[in-house]
Amino acid sequence: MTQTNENAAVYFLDRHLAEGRSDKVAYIEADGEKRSITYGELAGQAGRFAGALYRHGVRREERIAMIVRDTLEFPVVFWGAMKAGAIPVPLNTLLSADVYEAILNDSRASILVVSEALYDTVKSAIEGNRFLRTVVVIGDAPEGTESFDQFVEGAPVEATCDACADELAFWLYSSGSTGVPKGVRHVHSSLQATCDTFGAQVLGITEDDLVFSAAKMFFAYGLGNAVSFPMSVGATTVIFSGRPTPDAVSAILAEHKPTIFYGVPTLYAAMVNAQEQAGGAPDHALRLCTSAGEALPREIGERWEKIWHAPIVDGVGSTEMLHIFLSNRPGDIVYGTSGTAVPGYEVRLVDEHDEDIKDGDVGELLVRGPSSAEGYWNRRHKSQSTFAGHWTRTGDKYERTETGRYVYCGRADDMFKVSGIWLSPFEVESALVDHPAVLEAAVVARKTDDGLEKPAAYIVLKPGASADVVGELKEFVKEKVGMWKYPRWITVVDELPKTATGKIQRFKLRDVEAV
Ligand code: 3SK
Repeated sequence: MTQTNENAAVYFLDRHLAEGRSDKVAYIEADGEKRSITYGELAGQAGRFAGALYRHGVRREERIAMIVRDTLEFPVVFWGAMKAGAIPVPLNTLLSADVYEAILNDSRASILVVSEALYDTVKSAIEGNRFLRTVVVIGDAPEGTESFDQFVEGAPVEATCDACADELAFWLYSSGSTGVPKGVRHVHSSLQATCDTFGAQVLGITEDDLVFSAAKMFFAYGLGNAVSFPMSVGATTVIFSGRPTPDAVSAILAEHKPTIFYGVPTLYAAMVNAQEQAGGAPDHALRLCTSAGEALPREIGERWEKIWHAPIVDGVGSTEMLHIFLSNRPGDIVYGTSGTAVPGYEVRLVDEHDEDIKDGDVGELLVRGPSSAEGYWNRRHKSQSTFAGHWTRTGDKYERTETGRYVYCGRADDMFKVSGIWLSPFEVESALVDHPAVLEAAVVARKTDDGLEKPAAYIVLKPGASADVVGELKEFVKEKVGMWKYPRWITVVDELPKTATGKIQRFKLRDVEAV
Protein backbone atom coordinates (compact mmCIF):
# COMPACT_ATOMS: atom_id res chain seq x y z
CA MET A 1 0.00 0.00 0.00
CA THR A 2 1.44 3.41 -0.89
CA GLN A 3 1.30 5.55 2.17
CA THR A 4 1.15 9.28 1.63
CA ASN A 5 -0.54 10.24 4.86
CA GLU A 6 2.08 9.67 7.58
CA ASN A 7 -0.39 9.87 10.47
CA ALA A 8 0.53 6.83 12.62
CA ALA A 9 -3.13 5.78 12.68
CA VAL A 10 -2.88 4.87 8.97
CA TYR A 11 -0.18 2.28 9.62
CA PHE A 12 -1.48 0.92 12.92
CA LEU A 13 -5.22 1.04 12.31
CA ASP A 14 -6.47 1.76 8.79
CA ARG A 15 -3.94 -0.60 7.14
CA HIS A 16 -5.54 -3.68 8.72
CA LEU A 17 -8.81 -3.04 6.90
CA ALA A 18 -7.02 -2.92 3.55
CA GLU A 19 -5.07 -6.05 4.51
CA GLY A 20 -8.18 -8.12 5.35
CA ARG A 21 -7.96 -8.12 9.17
CA SER A 22 -11.30 -6.39 9.85
CA ASP A 23 -12.68 -9.48 11.62
CA LYS A 24 -9.52 -10.36 13.51
CA VAL A 25 -9.70 -9.78 17.27
CA ALA A 26 -7.40 -6.94 18.30
CA TYR A 27 -8.09 -6.79 22.06
CA ILE A 28 -9.60 -9.12 24.65
CA GLU A 29 -10.38 -7.93 28.19
CA ALA A 30 -9.26 -10.44 30.85
CA ASP A 31 -11.43 -8.84 33.56
CA GLY A 32 -14.50 -6.63 33.96
CA GLU A 33 -17.03 -7.23 31.20
CA LYS A 34 -14.52 -9.41 29.31
CA ARG A 35 -15.34 -7.65 26.07
CA SER A 36 -13.34 -7.96 22.87
CA ILE A 37 -12.96 -5.81 19.78
CA THR A 38 -11.91 -6.61 16.23
CA TYR A 39 -9.56 -4.50 14.12
CA GLY A 40 -12.57 -3.40 12.05
CA GLU A 41 -14.58 -2.36 15.11
CA LEU A 42 -11.60 -0.57 16.60
CA ALA A 43 -11.07 1.44 13.41
CA GLY A 44 -14.80 2.33 13.37
CA GLN A 45 -14.89 3.36 17.04
CA ALA A 46 -11.67 5.36 16.82
CA GLY A 47 -13.08 7.13 13.74
CA ARG A 48 -16.25 7.93 15.68
CA PHE A 49 -14.23 9.28 18.61
CA ALA A 50 -12.33 11.49 16.12
CA GLY A 51 -15.71 12.67 14.77
CA ALA A 52 -16.88 13.44 18.31
CA LEU A 53 -13.76 15.55 18.93
CA TYR A 54 -14.41 17.57 15.75
CA ARG A 55 -18.04 18.01 16.80
CA HIS A 56 -16.82 19.42 20.11
CA GLY A 57 -14.69 21.94 18.24
CA VAL A 58 -11.36 20.29 19.11
CA ARG A 59 -8.63 21.54 16.78
CA ARG A 60 -5.36 20.05 15.66
CA GLU A 61 -2.68 19.75 18.31
CA GLU A 62 -5.08 20.27 21.20
CA ARG A 63 -4.24 17.91 24.02
CA ILE A 64 -6.65 15.15 25.04
CA ALA A 65 -5.68 13.95 28.53
CA MET A 66 -6.38 10.28 29.20
CA ILE A 67 -6.66 8.81 32.69
CA VAL A 68 -7.87 5.53 31.32
CA ARG A 69 -7.43 2.02 32.65
CA ASP A 70 -6.45 -0.84 30.37
CA THR A 71 -9.90 -1.40 28.83
CA LEU A 72 -11.03 -1.36 25.19
CA GLU A 73 -11.54 2.40 25.37
CA PHE A 74 -7.80 3.01 25.74
CA PRO A 75 -6.87 2.22 22.10
CA VAL A 76 -10.15 3.78 20.87
CA VAL A 77 -9.31 7.14 22.50
CA PHE A 78 -5.58 7.01 21.77
CA TRP A 79 -6.00 6.32 18.03
CA GLY A 80 -9.19 8.36 17.76
CA ALA A 81 -7.41 11.48 19.03
CA MET A 82 -4.48 10.89 16.67
CA LYS A 83 -6.84 10.32 13.73
CA ALA A 84 -8.30 13.76 14.44
CA GLY A 85 -4.83 15.36 14.54
CA ALA A 86 -5.25 16.03 18.28
CA ILE A 87 -2.60 14.93 20.79
CA PRO A 88 -3.53 12.12 23.18
CA VAL A 89 -1.72 12.38 26.52
CA PRO A 90 -2.09 9.07 28.40
CA LEU A 91 -1.43 9.60 32.11
CA ASN A 92 -0.46 7.19 34.83
CA THR A 93 -3.69 5.98 36.47
CA LEU A 94 -2.05 5.75 39.90
CA LEU A 95 -1.19 9.40 40.52
CA SER A 96 -2.52 11.65 43.27
CA ALA A 97 -4.97 14.52 42.69
CA ASP A 98 -2.15 17.07 43.22
CA VAL A 99 -0.03 15.57 40.46
CA TYR A 100 -3.04 15.34 38.10
CA GLU A 101 -3.78 18.99 38.79
CA ALA A 102 -0.20 19.95 37.93
CA ILE A 103 -0.15 17.84 34.74
CA LEU A 104 -3.58 18.99 33.53
CA ASN A 105 -2.47 22.60 33.94
CA ASP A 106 0.94 21.95 32.38
CA SER A 107 -0.50 20.18 29.31
CA ARG A 108 -3.47 22.57 28.97
CA ALA A 109 -5.60 19.65 27.85
CA SER A 110 -9.03 20.76 26.63
CA ILE A 111 -10.69 17.33 26.98
CA LEU A 112 -10.11 14.78 29.72
CA VAL A 113 -11.22 11.18 29.26
CA VAL A 114 -11.28 9.32 32.57
CA SER A 115 -12.33 5.83 33.66
CA GLU A 116 -15.28 5.93 36.07
CA ALA A 117 -13.34 4.17 38.85
CA LEU A 118 -10.70 6.93 38.79
CA TYR A 119 -13.06 9.90 38.70
CA ASP A 120 -13.19 10.38 42.49
CA THR A 121 -9.42 10.86 42.67
CA VAL A 122 -9.41 13.18 39.69
CA LYS A 123 -12.39 15.31 40.77
CA SER A 124 -10.52 17.75 42.97
CA ALA A 125 -7.75 18.07 40.34
CA ILE A 126 -10.17 19.43 37.73
CA GLU A 127 -11.99 21.95 39.92
CA GLY A 128 -10.81 25.36 38.87
CA ASN A 129 -8.90 24.09 35.81
CA ARG A 130 -8.98 26.89 33.20
CA PHE A 131 -8.28 24.77 30.14
CA LEU A 132 -10.63 21.79 30.29
CA ARG A 133 -13.82 22.21 28.27
CA THR A 134 -15.24 18.72 28.68
CA VAL A 135 -14.65 15.81 31.03
CA VAL A 136 -15.68 12.50 29.46
CA VAL A 137 -16.24 9.63 31.88
CA ILE A 138 -16.02 6.02 30.69
CA GLY A 139 -19.03 4.63 32.60
CA ASP A 140 -21.71 6.55 34.49
CA ALA A 141 -21.17 10.28 34.19
CA PRO A 142 -21.33 12.35 37.40
CA GLU A 143 -22.87 15.83 37.20
CA GLY A 144 -20.90 18.25 35.08
CA THR A 145 -19.34 15.48 32.96
CA GLU A 146 -20.38 13.58 29.84
CA SER A 147 -20.48 9.84 29.54
CA PHE A 148 -18.24 8.31 26.89
CA ASP A 149 -21.30 6.80 25.16
CA GLN A 150 -23.04 10.18 25.08
CA PHE A 151 -19.89 11.89 23.81
CA VAL A 152 -19.56 9.63 20.77
CA GLU A 153 -23.26 8.98 20.10
CA GLY A 154 -24.26 9.97 16.58
CA ALA A 155 -20.82 11.38 15.77
CA PRO A 156 -19.69 10.89 12.17
CA VAL A 157 -16.86 8.42 11.56
CA GLU A 158 -13.94 10.63 10.53
CA ALA A 159 -11.20 9.70 8.09
CA THR A 160 -7.62 9.95 9.35
CA CYS A 161 -6.35 13.52 9.32
CA ASP A 162 -3.32 14.11 7.09
CA ALA A 163 -0.14 14.39 9.12
CA CYS A 164 3.56 14.25 8.35
CA ALA A 165 6.07 11.92 9.98
CA ASP A 166 7.72 14.71 11.98
CA GLU A 167 4.48 16.13 13.31
CA LEU A 168 3.70 15.82 17.02
CA ALA A 169 1.48 12.83 17.65
CA PHE A 170 1.22 12.17 21.40
CA TRP A 171 2.83 13.06 24.70
CA LEU A 172 3.76 10.92 27.67
CA TYR A 173 4.56 12.29 31.12
CA SER A 174 7.78 11.03 32.59
CA SER A 175 8.01 11.00 36.36
CA GLY A 176 11.73 10.35 36.10
CA SER A 177 13.70 9.51 39.19
CA THR A 178 13.41 13.06 40.52
CA GLY A 179 9.63 12.93 40.82
CA VAL A 180 8.76 16.07 38.77
CA PRO A 181 6.67 15.02 35.73
CA LYS A 182 7.76 16.35 32.36
CA GLY A 183 5.71 16.22 29.15
CA VAL A 184 7.70 14.15 26.62
CA ARG A 185 6.58 14.99 23.07
CA HIS A 186 6.67 12.26 20.43
CA VAL A 187 6.12 12.48 16.66
CA HIS A 188 4.06 10.25 14.33
CA SER A 189 7.00 8.23 12.96
CA SER A 190 8.33 7.19 16.40
CA LEU A 191 5.81 4.43 17.08
CA GLN A 192 6.56 2.63 13.83
CA ALA A 193 10.29 3.10 14.43
CA THR A 194 10.08 1.12 17.69
CA CYS A 195 8.13 -1.64 15.89
CA ASP A 196 10.67 -1.87 13.06
CA THR A 197 13.50 -2.12 15.59
CA PHE A 198 12.67 -3.79 18.92
CA GLY A 199 9.29 -5.17 17.82
CA ALA A 200 10.47 -6.86 14.64
CA GLN A 201 14.14 -7.54 15.36
CA VAL A 202 14.14 -8.50 19.03
CA LEU A 203 10.62 -9.74 19.74
CA GLY A 204 10.11 -11.06 16.23
CA ILE A 205 6.40 -10.42 16.83
CA THR A 206 4.00 -11.80 14.20
CA GLU A 207 0.30 -11.80 13.46
CA ASP A 208 0.03 -15.20 15.20
CA ASP A 209 1.20 -13.89 18.57
CA LEU A 210 -1.12 -13.33 21.50
CA VAL A 211 0.48 -10.85 23.87
CA PHE A 212 -0.07 -9.70 27.45
CA SER A 213 1.66 -6.82 29.19
CA ALA A 214 1.61 -6.45 32.97
CA ALA A 215 2.95 -2.92 32.35
CA LYS A 216 -0.05 -0.69 31.66
CA MET A 217 -0.66 1.05 28.35
CA PHE A 218 -0.03 4.54 29.76
CA PHE A 219 3.70 3.71 30.27
CA ALA A 220 5.95 3.96 27.25
CA TYR A 221 6.90 0.34 27.91
CA GLY A 222 3.26 -0.82 28.04
CA LEU A 223 2.25 1.37 25.08
CA GLY A 224 4.73 -0.43 22.86
CA ASN A 225 4.01 -3.84 24.37
CA ALA A 226 0.23 -3.75 24.17
CA VAL A 227 -0.58 -1.11 21.53
CA SER A 228 2.04 -0.45 18.87
CA PHE A 229 3.89 -3.81 18.64
CA PRO A 230 0.82 -6.05 18.34
CA MET A 231 -0.99 -3.54 16.14
CA SER A 232 2.01 -3.25 13.81
CA VAL A 233 1.48 -6.88 12.75
CA GLY A 234 -2.21 -7.50 13.46
CA ALA A 235 -1.62 -9.64 16.56
CA THR A 236 -4.10 -10.01 19.45
CA THR A 237 -3.60 -8.44 22.89
CA VAL A 238 -5.06 -9.50 26.22
CA ILE A 239 -5.64 -6.51 28.50
CA PHE A 240 -6.27 -6.36 32.23
CA SER A 241 -7.55 -3.30 34.07
CA GLY A 242 -6.71 -4.49 37.59
CA ARG A 243 -3.48 -4.63 39.59
CA PRO A 244 -1.08 -7.11 37.99
CA THR A 245 -0.40 -9.13 41.16
CA PRO A 246 1.50 -12.42 40.79
CA ASP A 247 -1.77 -14.35 41.25
CA ALA A 248 -3.69 -12.29 38.69
CA VAL A 249 -0.89 -12.55 36.13
CA SER A 250 -0.45 -16.31 36.65
CA ALA A 251 -4.19 -16.77 36.13
CA ILE A 252 -4.08 -14.79 32.86
CA LEU A 253 -1.07 -16.76 31.59
CA ALA A 254 -2.92 -20.00 32.37
CA GLU A 255 -6.32 -18.96 30.96
CA HIS A 256 -5.42 -16.95 27.86
CA LYS A 257 -2.10 -18.62 27.02
CA PRO A 258 -0.30 -15.59 25.55
CA THR A 259 2.85 -16.33 23.57
CA ILE A 260 4.62 -13.11 24.65
CA PHE A 261 4.52 -11.74 28.19
CA TYR A 262 5.99 -8.38 29.14
CA GLY A 263 6.77 -7.90 32.84
CA VAL A 264 8.99 -5.94 35.22
CA PRO A 265 11.66 -7.28 37.63
CA THR A 266 9.60 -6.86 40.82
CA LEU A 267 6.80 -8.94 39.34
CA TYR A 268 9.14 -11.63 38.01
CA ALA A 269 10.79 -11.84 41.46
CA ALA A 270 7.43 -12.20 43.22
CA MET A 271 6.17 -14.78 40.70
CA VAL A 272 9.36 -16.86 40.96
CA ASN A 273 9.16 -16.83 44.79
CA ALA A 274 5.46 -17.74 44.80
CA GLN A 275 5.91 -20.54 42.25
CA GLU A 276 8.93 -21.98 44.08
CA GLN A 277 6.91 -22.07 47.29
CA ALA A 278 3.86 -23.60 45.60
CA GLY A 279 5.93 -26.13 43.62
CA GLY A 280 4.72 -27.76 40.40
CA ALA A 281 4.84 -26.42 36.87
CA PRO A 282 2.80 -23.39 35.78
CA ASP A 283 0.38 -23.75 32.89
CA HIS A 284 1.21 -21.43 29.97
CA ALA A 285 2.15 -21.17 26.27
CA LEU A 286 4.89 -18.51 26.49
CA ARG A 287 7.59 -18.39 23.84
CA LEU A 288 9.20 -15.16 25.08
CA CYS A 289 9.11 -12.72 28.01
CA THR A 290 10.58 -9.24 28.27
CA SER A 291 11.68 -7.19 31.24
CA ALA A 292 12.39 -3.46 31.54
CA GLY A 293 11.96 -0.59 33.98
CA GLU A 294 15.00 -1.55 36.04
CA ALA A 295 17.77 -4.12 35.62
CA LEU A 296 16.63 -7.71 36.04
CA PRO A 297 18.79 -9.47 38.67
CA ARG A 298 20.63 -12.42 37.14
CA GLU A 299 19.28 -15.00 39.58
CA ILE A 300 15.66 -13.95 38.91
CA GLY A 301 16.09 -14.47 35.16
CA GLU A 302 17.73 -17.85 35.70
CA ARG A 303 15.16 -19.06 38.21
CA TRP A 304 12.26 -17.90 35.99
CA GLU A 305 13.62 -19.71 32.96
CA LYS A 306 14.04 -22.93 34.97
CA ILE A 307 10.38 -22.84 36.00
CA TRP A 308 8.63 -21.39 32.94
CA HIS A 309 11.01 -22.70 30.25
CA ALA A 310 10.66 -19.35 28.44
CA PRO A 311 13.52 -16.84 28.41
CA ILE A 312 13.29 -13.27 29.71
CA VAL A 313 14.82 -10.76 27.34
CA ASP A 314 15.99 -7.95 29.63
CA GLY A 315 16.32 -4.53 28.03
CA VAL A 316 16.56 -0.83 28.74
CA GLY A 317 14.38 1.87 27.33
CA SER A 318 13.12 5.26 28.33
CA THR A 319 10.07 7.44 27.90
CA GLU A 320 12.32 9.82 25.93
CA MET A 321 13.32 7.04 23.46
CA LEU A 322 9.78 5.61 23.55
CA HIS A 323 10.85 2.00 23.98
CA ILE A 324 13.78 -0.38 24.40
CA PHE A 325 17.07 0.47 22.65
CA LEU A 326 19.52 -1.78 24.50
CA SER A 327 18.59 -5.40 24.96
CA ASN A 328 19.42 -9.07 25.12
CA ARG A 329 18.12 -11.18 22.23
CA PRO A 330 16.17 -14.43 22.22
CA GLY A 331 18.82 -17.14 21.92
CA ASP A 332 21.57 -14.76 23.05
CA ILE A 333 20.84 -13.86 26.66
CA VAL A 334 23.34 -13.18 29.40
CA TYR A 335 21.32 -12.61 32.56
CA GLY A 336 22.65 -9.75 34.67
CA THR A 337 23.45 -7.67 31.56
CA SER A 338 21.33 -5.38 29.40
CA GLY A 339 22.71 -6.95 26.21
CA THR A 340 23.71 -4.78 23.24
CA ALA A 341 22.21 -1.96 21.14
CA VAL A 342 18.96 -2.90 19.39
CA PRO A 343 19.48 -2.76 15.57
CA GLY A 344 18.64 0.79 14.48
CA TYR A 345 20.09 2.37 17.66
CA GLU A 346 23.62 3.36 18.63
CA VAL A 347 24.87 3.75 22.19
CA ARG A 348 27.99 5.37 23.70
CA LEU A 349 29.48 5.55 27.17
CA VAL A 350 31.02 8.88 28.10
CA ASP A 351 32.82 10.44 31.05
CA GLU A 352 31.95 13.77 32.70
CA HIS A 353 33.64 15.63 29.77
CA ASP A 354 31.57 13.71 27.21
CA GLU A 355 34.67 11.78 26.10
CA ASP A 356 34.17 8.13 25.13
CA ILE A 357 35.47 5.78 27.81
CA LYS A 358 37.17 2.40 27.48
CA ASP A 359 35.66 -1.04 28.15
CA GLY A 360 35.54 -1.84 31.85
CA ASP A 361 35.13 1.82 32.93
CA VAL A 362 31.80 3.21 34.10
CA GLY A 363 30.23 6.10 32.18
CA GLU A 364 26.92 7.69 31.27
CA LEU A 365 24.92 5.94 28.56
CA LEU A 366 23.97 8.07 25.54
CA VAL A 367 21.72 6.74 22.79
CA ARG A 368 20.74 7.78 19.30
CA GLY A 369 17.99 6.33 17.19
CA PRO A 370 14.82 6.96 15.23
CA SER A 371 12.33 7.19 18.12
CA SER A 372 13.83 9.93 20.26
CA ALA A 373 11.38 12.53 21.51
CA GLU A 374 11.10 16.03 20.11
CA GLY A 375 11.81 17.45 23.55
CA TYR A 376 10.06 18.25 26.81
CA TRP A 377 7.08 20.56 26.83
CA ASN A 378 8.01 23.96 28.22
CA ARG A 379 11.32 22.75 29.72
CA ARG A 380 13.86 24.35 27.44
CA HIS A 381 16.84 23.97 29.72
CA LYS A 382 16.11 20.32 30.50
CA SER A 383 15.43 19.62 26.79
CA GLN A 384 18.75 21.13 25.82
CA SER A 385 20.69 19.08 28.33
CA THR A 386 18.90 15.79 27.62
CA PHE A 387 18.51 15.95 23.83
CA ALA A 388 22.05 16.85 22.80
CA GLY A 389 21.76 16.93 19.00
CA HIS A 390 21.22 13.39 17.75
CA TRP A 391 22.24 11.92 21.11
CA THR A 392 19.91 11.53 24.07
CA ARG A 393 21.31 11.36 27.59
CA THR A 394 19.83 8.55 29.64
CA GLY A 395 21.21 9.48 33.06
CA ASP A 396 22.09 5.78 33.50
CA LYS A 397 25.61 4.63 34.35
CA TYR A 398 26.86 1.59 32.43
CA GLU A 399 29.98 -0.45 31.90
CA ARG A 400 30.76 -2.26 28.62
CA THR A 401 32.33 -5.64 29.10
CA GLU A 402 35.11 -7.07 26.91
CA THR A 403 32.47 -9.08 25.08
CA GLY A 404 30.60 -5.87 24.20
CA ARG A 405 27.67 -6.32 26.57
CA TYR A 406 26.38 -3.49 28.70
CA VAL A 407 26.08 -3.87 32.47
CA TYR A 408 23.94 -1.49 34.50
CA CYS A 409 25.78 0.36 37.30
CA GLY A 410 23.00 2.65 38.59
CA ARG A 411 21.59 6.08 37.90
CA ALA A 412 24.07 8.86 37.31
CA ASP A 413 22.46 10.90 40.04
CA ASP A 414 22.28 8.03 42.55
CA MET A 415 26.01 7.36 42.53
CA PHE A 416 27.94 8.69 45.51
CA LYS A 417 31.45 8.49 46.88
CA VAL A 418 32.38 6.48 49.96
CA SER A 419 35.90 6.96 51.23
CA GLY A 420 36.62 8.77 47.96
CA ILE A 421 35.51 5.88 45.75
CA TRP A 422 32.37 5.94 43.59
CA LEU A 423 29.72 3.57 44.85
CA SER A 424 26.79 2.38 42.80
CA PRO A 425 23.75 1.79 45.04
CA PHE A 426 22.73 -0.85 42.51
CA GLU A 427 25.78 -2.97 43.29
CA VAL A 428 24.99 -3.01 47.02
CA GLU A 429 21.29 -3.65 46.29
CA SER A 430 22.23 -6.61 44.08
CA ALA A 431 24.36 -8.03 46.90
CA LEU A 432 21.51 -7.64 49.39
CA VAL A 433 18.94 -9.39 47.15
CA ASP A 434 21.34 -12.29 46.76
CA HIS A 435 20.62 -13.06 50.44
CA PRO A 436 17.86 -15.69 50.62
CA ALA A 437 15.75 -13.59 53.01
CA VAL A 438 15.74 -10.36 50.96
CA LEU A 439 13.14 -9.71 48.25
CA GLU A 440 14.06 -6.14 47.29
CA ALA A 441 16.53 -3.50 48.39
CA ALA A 442 17.24 0.19 47.84
CA VAL A 443 20.43 1.93 48.90
CA VAL A 444 20.95 5.66 49.34
CA ALA A 445 23.67 7.89 50.71
CA ARG A 446 23.31 9.05 54.32
CA LYS A 447 25.59 11.33 56.28
CA THR A 448 27.27 10.10 59.43
CA ASP A 449 27.58 12.40 62.45
CA ASP A 450 30.86 13.64 61.07
CA GLY A 451 29.31 14.50 57.70
CA LEU A 452 30.70 11.63 55.64
CA GLU A 453 28.43 9.81 53.20
CA LYS A 454 27.87 6.10 53.77
CA PRO A 455 25.33 3.66 52.30
CA ALA A 456 21.97 3.17 54.04
CA ALA A 457 19.75 0.28 52.94
CA TYR A 458 15.98 -0.21 52.90
CA ILE A 459 14.93 -3.79 52.41
CA VAL A 460 11.73 -5.73 51.80
CA LEU A 461 11.91 -9.24 53.26
CA LYS A 462 10.57 -12.34 51.51
CA PRO A 463 7.31 -13.71 52.94
CA GLY A 464 8.02 -15.64 56.14
CA ALA A 465 11.58 -14.25 56.56
CA SER A 466 12.41 -12.95 60.03
CA ALA A 467 13.71 -9.43 60.63
CA ASP A 468 16.44 -11.02 62.78
CA VAL A 469 18.33 -11.61 59.55
CA VAL A 470 19.25 -7.91 59.46
CA GLY A 471 22.10 -8.63 61.87
CA GLU A 472 23.92 -10.80 59.36
CA LEU A 473 23.36 -8.63 56.25
CA LYS A 474 26.25 -6.23 56.81
CA GLU A 475 28.77 -9.06 56.87
CA PHE A 476 27.02 -10.68 53.90
CA VAL A 477 27.43 -7.52 51.77
CA LYS A 478 31.05 -7.02 52.88
CA GLU A 479 31.89 -10.50 51.71
CA LYS A 480 30.06 -10.14 48.41
CA VAL A 481 31.08 -6.69 47.18
CA GLY A 482 33.76 -5.25 49.42
CA MET A 483 34.38 -3.97 52.91
CA TRP A 484 33.66 -0.28 52.34
CA LYS A 485 30.39 -0.85 50.50
CA TYR A 486 28.33 -2.43 53.25
CA PRO A 487 25.23 -0.51 54.42
CA ARG A 488 25.86 1.15 57.79
CA TRP A 489 22.09 1.30 58.45
CA ILE A 490 19.47 -1.28 57.39
CA THR A 491 15.74 -0.60 57.68
CA VAL A 492 13.04 -3.18 56.93
CA VAL A 493 10.08 -1.67 55.04
CA ASP A 494 6.86 -3.15 53.59
CA GLU A 495 7.51 -1.78 50.11
CA LEU A 496 9.88 0.51 48.25
CA PRO A 497 8.76 3.73 46.56
CA LYS A 498 8.78 3.22 42.78
CA THR A 499 7.98 5.11 39.60
CA ALA A 500 5.18 3.86 37.39
CA THR A 501 7.67 1.84 35.36
CA GLY A 502 9.05 0.13 38.45
CA LYS A 503 12.21 2.21 38.98
CA ILE A 504 13.09 2.70 42.63
CA GLN A 505 12.65 6.34 43.66
CA ARG A 506 15.72 6.56 45.85
CA PHE A 507 15.23 10.31 46.29
CA LYS A 508 12.13 9.51 48.37
CA LEU A 509 14.22 7.46 50.76
CA ARG A 510 16.96 10.02 51.27
CA ASP A 511 14.83 11.91 53.80
CA VAL A 512 13.54 8.85 55.62
CA GLU A 513 15.17 8.33 59.01
CA ALA A 514 17.20 5.15 59.02
CA VAL A 515 17.34 3.04 62.16
O1 3SK B 1 12.43 1.82 31.84
C1 3SK B 1 12.52 1.22 30.78
O2 3SK B 1 13.38 0.36 30.62
C2 3SK B 1 11.55 1.53 29.64
C3 3SK B 1 11.45 0.61 28.65
C4 3SK B 1 10.62 0.86 27.59
C5 3SK B 1 9.89 1.99 27.51
C6 3SK B 1 9.99 2.92 28.52
C7 3SK B 1 10.82 2.68 29.59
C8 3SK B 1 10.90 3.75 30.67
